[in-house]
Amino acid sequence: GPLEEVSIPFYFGWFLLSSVQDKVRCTSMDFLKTLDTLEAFKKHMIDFTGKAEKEVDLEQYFEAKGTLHCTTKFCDYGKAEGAKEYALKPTVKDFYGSTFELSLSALFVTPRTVGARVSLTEEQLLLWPDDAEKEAASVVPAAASLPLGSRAHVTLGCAEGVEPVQTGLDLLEILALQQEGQQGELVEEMELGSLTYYGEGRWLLSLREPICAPACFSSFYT
Ligand code: ACK
Repeated sequence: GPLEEVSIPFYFGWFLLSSVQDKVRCTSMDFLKTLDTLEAFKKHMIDFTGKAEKEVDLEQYFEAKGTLHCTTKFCDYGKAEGAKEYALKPTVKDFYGSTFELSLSALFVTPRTVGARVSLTEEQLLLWPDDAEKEAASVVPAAASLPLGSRAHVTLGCAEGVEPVQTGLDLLEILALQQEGQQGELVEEMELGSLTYYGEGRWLLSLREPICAPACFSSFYT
């Protein structure tokens, strides 16, 4: 009967504890502020504005999207493929409500999104769906051959009209370029780490010191 049915959430993921949410938001804002002032960024500003000469204020350009988290499985209340199987996995049940330490290893910016790359541990990968990268292959073909967990990220902001699902796709695109051997253009050593440009408005800052973010594995409804 209906009472025995599992209620499947909108998505499962790691939710950053509130103390670290502020830290991550501040780091991201600092990065955007600095990026905005770099000559190298100004040279490629057209990627963001579509017009030469026009200025962009990156801090205003992106809108924050709710509480900071790293999605493991997007379930859409059971409508997404594999949602029910994921919700019923023993590891998912066992770890539900546990706190983990996520390692945020890079920040990235594109004309669509700003996000943090999450480098998952072996244990964290137990909660990662086998098909998360393959599912993105219709949009980012090379994604299917990237290692498990490549898509793991925290969305920090989206440009107007852009949905947060885009953040993981933008990250996969950058990682696919790296895998193809495109090293990008090392732009500068910043205090936070080294900044690389991958063309078409794609910027990656590899953090000198990854941010350790305590996060609770849980789910989100509505
Ligand atoms: O920033 P995100 O990881 O991207 O967190 C949100 C969350 O689920 C609620 O919208 C992510 N999301 C949305 N649609 C999908 C999808 N089709 N595949 C994977 N993640 C998704 C979104």
